[in-house]
Amino acid sequence: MWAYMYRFKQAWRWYGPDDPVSLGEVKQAGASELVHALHYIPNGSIWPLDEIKARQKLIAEGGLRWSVVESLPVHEDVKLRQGRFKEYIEHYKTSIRNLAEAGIHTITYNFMPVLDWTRTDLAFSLPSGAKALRFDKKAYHAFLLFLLGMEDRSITEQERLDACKYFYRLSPEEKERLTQNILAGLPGSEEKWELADFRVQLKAYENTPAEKLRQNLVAFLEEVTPVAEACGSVLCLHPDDPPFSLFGLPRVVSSLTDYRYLFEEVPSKANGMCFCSGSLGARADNHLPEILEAFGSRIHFVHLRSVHLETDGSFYEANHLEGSSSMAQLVKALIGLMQKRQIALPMRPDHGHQMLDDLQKKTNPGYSAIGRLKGLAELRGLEYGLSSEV
Ligand code: DNO
Repeated sequence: MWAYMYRFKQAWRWYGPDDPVSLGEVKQAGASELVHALHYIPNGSIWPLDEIKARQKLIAEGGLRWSVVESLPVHEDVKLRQGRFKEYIEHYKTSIRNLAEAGIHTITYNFMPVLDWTRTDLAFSLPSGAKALRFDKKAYHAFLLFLLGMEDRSITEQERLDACKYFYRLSPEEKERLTQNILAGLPGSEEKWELADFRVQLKAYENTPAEKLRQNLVAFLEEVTPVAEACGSVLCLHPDDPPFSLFGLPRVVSSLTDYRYLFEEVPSKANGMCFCSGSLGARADNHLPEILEAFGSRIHFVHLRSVHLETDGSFYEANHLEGSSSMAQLVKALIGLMQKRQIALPMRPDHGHQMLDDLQKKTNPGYSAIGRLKGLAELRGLEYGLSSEV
């Protein structure tokens, strides 16, 4: 028996007909809502209504509902406010309207320059034998200093030494894999880069410090939120992953202070947040319950995942109920938030380990079938247990 009325709408990210996880398998995992995007449409182009509807039909035939978009990508020109940014913003507005016409009102996006989420190791072995995603600080430094050939004055002597030792032990194949892991684009990433193009992209941001990027984000929101509001839609800004600067690129969606600024500058109801515990949790000074408490009314979509933080800034993706912050505390707060707002929030288990049959199959890094199924089952159980507490 459920003691509380409003509970998570269990969601699952699906990449489309080529996803190794079928819609039938998603149903078996117990999810009812699909988180999806038209990944084949180039960044900056309009999502036509008929294409949205065709995909919606395919999903409905599989017995699921496409209720959240992740992501409607923001073109680099918009982040830099250069080139064809005005045209791309108009396209963005049209896509919001088209999605609303198809009945899809929750739209996730990010404002990370050049790279979306970044990891250095996609098959980090856990003591159990399962594999996880990991961001290793010395591997990142080694890539930056010795493969990209970039300087970063904030790297300490000790860190440089560690990176050096690490790098000289790598085989040519391991160096190539490290480059691919960082640049080839993880699932859902909006771009993939070759080393040479990546250098060009980094250069484009040389004159865009964080303050400028923040203003560009505000300017973007000032244009698109009225459209979303008129359509009864919400835009959910995903935090930077990891929530600190990489490659000298500016990051402006990493902390409570960052979000607070954006909500104050653009108070529109459509200016919302995707609460991603794994991304925000990769920084020791981000206190997740405090962020939840501060922006409860702005949260329209939830990603639940735990990270295990290490002292040097490295982290790996832990089991969903383990890691460095308390998932029980978070789920409890989210249950409270849903009752208070009288809504059911879509929640997806963010990432999963590669385990059991996943290890034998082709899986999208982080988006395995069994690992995510386990994550969802554990989170569902946690919610059930906490909701029945009263
Ligand atoms: C990674 C995801 C991100 C997220 C985008 C949102 O697993 O959480 O790629 O979808 O940053 O725009």
